[in-house]
Amino acid sequence: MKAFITGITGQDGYYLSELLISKGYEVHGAIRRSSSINTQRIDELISKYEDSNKFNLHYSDLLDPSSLSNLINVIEPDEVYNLGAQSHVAVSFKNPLYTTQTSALGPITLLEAIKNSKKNIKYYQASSSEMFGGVNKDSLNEESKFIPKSPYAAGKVFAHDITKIYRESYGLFATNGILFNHESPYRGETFVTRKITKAVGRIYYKIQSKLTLGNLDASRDWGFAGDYVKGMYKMLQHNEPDDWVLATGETHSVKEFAQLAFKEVGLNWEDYVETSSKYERPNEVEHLLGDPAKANKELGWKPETSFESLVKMMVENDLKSAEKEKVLVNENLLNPTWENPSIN
Ligand code: NAP
Ligand code: G4F
Repeated sequence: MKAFITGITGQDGYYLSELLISKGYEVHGAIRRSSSINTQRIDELISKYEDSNKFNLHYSDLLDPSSLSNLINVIEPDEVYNLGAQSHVAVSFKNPLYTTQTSALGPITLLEAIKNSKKNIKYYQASSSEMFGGVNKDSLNEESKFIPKSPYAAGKVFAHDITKIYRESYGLFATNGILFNHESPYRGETFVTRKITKAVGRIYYKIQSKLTLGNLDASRDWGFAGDYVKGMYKMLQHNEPDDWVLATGETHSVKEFAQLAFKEVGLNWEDYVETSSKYERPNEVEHLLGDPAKANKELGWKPETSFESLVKMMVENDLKSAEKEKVLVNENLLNPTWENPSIN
């Protein structure tokens, strides 16, 4: 089996590649050229499989449709996972055109290439719980209404709809995974969970003295990325294409996350956390809670990692990184006054 993954350098790209390789797949991924190296998460896979055909990378960009179509023709994959996106909601307000274009152009190009190939290529679209808008405390499922509140969410609604349209119009095996927030030690450092756990590690080792956040009352249904990529894979093995929600069915506030993360190292979060409107959004998604019953019933999928284990896993990872950073600071190889390493 051959899989083609866009967004392979991201958090989910890493976990999905690892899963598919363990199942005997030949994995192909699209990476884009950047001025600084963007393969940190997958470097381990690159070196491990350097002498085999299990893990292969190709230059492409979601804004370069011909490169994507060419790759579908050359690779001839059995499965395509479209994970690539400008995935930061706050940044989507600053770069609305770029964000919506990357979200929308990728699916249309990939679905067109799949349709034209006349082969039975299965397609997974990375849809998002952000599309629901989080306007009340209801538990959200596949039937819930989309009320997008950001350019990011609007782009994802388009991608979701076009995936469904190609499924219904041309009979393609095209699925949408509506995933609620999922995190890990490989989570980007400007998303709130990782921003918190990274700060906990650095504060513990006295490299950083405070953590500045935005809306502490927002709540999210946070799961572990390693569990969620198993759900993506299961969707493409189902007998019929469809849309499925993946979530834990539990929601926690940003405040609760911070409280628990600081507690992991014996610190009181209130001594270190401050807030700034700089990290607030023009239109906030206040509350997200998902209902994964359909995925549980039809795919046999359920989350395996609790909220507490997730926080612990992320804090432990960032404590190790901060310990290494501290060595560099002590040797004057790094500036210790670098307080809040995030611009988002
Ligand atoms: P991520 O860590 O931010 O990774 C995004 C990936 O997209 C990276 O590989 C990035 O490449 C790539 N990308 C960005 N712009 C691109 C472009 N113009 N052309 C080609 N590739 C581009 O995101 P993630 O957390 O793994 O999420 C994977 C997907 O699921 C995304 O589509 C996201 O919107 C969606 N999603 C995520 C969650 C979640 O909680 N994590 C929940 C629901 C849906 P670089 O490394 O070069 O930047
Ligand atoms: O961690 P976040 O930036 O994730 P958000 O906006 O929920 O989006 C993530 O999950 C979506 C699934 O629902 C994905 F589709 C999307 O690609 C991404 O992976 O923010 C979570 C909450 C927000 O309410 C935000 O306002 O945390 C709040 N927050 C409070 N202080 C902060 C901060 N968010 C960030 N990034 N940084 C802060 O300092």
